[in-house]
Amino acid sequence: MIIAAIELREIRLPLIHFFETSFGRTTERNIILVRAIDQDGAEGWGECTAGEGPFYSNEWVDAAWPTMQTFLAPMVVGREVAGAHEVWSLMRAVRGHRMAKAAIENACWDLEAKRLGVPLWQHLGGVNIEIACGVSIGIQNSPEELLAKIEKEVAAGYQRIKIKIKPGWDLKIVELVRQRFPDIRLMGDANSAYSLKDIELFKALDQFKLMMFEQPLAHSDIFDHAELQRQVSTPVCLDESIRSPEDARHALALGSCRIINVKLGRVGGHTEAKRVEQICRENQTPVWCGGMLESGIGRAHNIAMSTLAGFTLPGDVSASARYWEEDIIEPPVTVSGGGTIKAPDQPGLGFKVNSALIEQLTRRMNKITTID
Ligand code: OSB
Ligand code: MG
Repeated sequence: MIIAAIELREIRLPLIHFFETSFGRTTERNIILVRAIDQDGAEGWGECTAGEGPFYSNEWVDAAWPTMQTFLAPMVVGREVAGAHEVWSLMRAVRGHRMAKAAIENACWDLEAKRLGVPLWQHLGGVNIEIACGVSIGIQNSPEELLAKIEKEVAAGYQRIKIKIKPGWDLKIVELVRQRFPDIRLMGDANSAYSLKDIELFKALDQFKLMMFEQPLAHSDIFDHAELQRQVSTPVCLDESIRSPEDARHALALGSCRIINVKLGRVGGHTEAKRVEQICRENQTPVWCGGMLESGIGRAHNIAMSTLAGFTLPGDVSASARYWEEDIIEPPVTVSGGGTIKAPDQPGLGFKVNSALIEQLTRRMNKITTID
């Protein structure tokens, strides 16, 4: 296939409820969408998971946009590829910027699957038609609000609850949640809010039988996490620290974690995500799909990735209605009473993109095509 054009769009999408982590509060998303168009006019969609500021990672919207426009898109446009798996190497001259690369590559994966007339999840080699879902619940204004939110999501059927923790919202909150919900599958995500000086806190948290501590220490660390993992019984799960298949291999060799959260954008797209999944599977290390408050397009990509064999734990992929008044795909993502999402049977992402709504939400647009 020949990638004839890449169209970038930035949309604004207000969240139904703010989402707060140890690094800050988000009330509205700015999202870059990518549309890849081939020589026959077929299209595929991708979503850049960079945030509104460089806080989760060093990538963010206003850095990703010119990186894609000036460097990444021109490396891909006009090129003939045997498949989407070749797109990653076309962009190899650019270091980092994995979320920006992923958005472009993933659009090509959707495009290729549509050209072949097969669902993307099948094209990726997925095996699990139904994926297990959990929810990520941010820091709330009060403990009571957190308990009410957990109550609601447990009743909706979600298979595990993740709460965000930070200094001042940790031990007491976990204790409170455990008192109220003694048997749920529960975990805590610190988004790098702690250091090894806080080791006593994590030892104290062991008693609450959390499924895992997600990214407790520095965002790029795999050394201190190994020390922490030696000293606690709860599995450590790495999110921010795993940016590539090599990072995954190194972290597993060092014993820095027992679980990995795979985020499609953070690791650079489906090709790299499949490598991470494979490394973890070969090392008997479970993975699950993380979320970045994606719109329907990123969400649909997450569903496809989650069908790969190594994704054996419930992910952070949940219903569109938890985030958006109206999602940009049709139908929106819905979750069964058992806390699962069924992989779609339509070609590509398997959802219809609501172009009229996207048009309405667009703040800027740029189309990169071959100069002829
Ligand atoms: O650390 O997993 C994280 C959202 C934004 C940035 C980082 C994280 C998250 C989430 C939300 O936990 C997951 C979701 O519901 O999309
Ligand atoms: Mg996380």
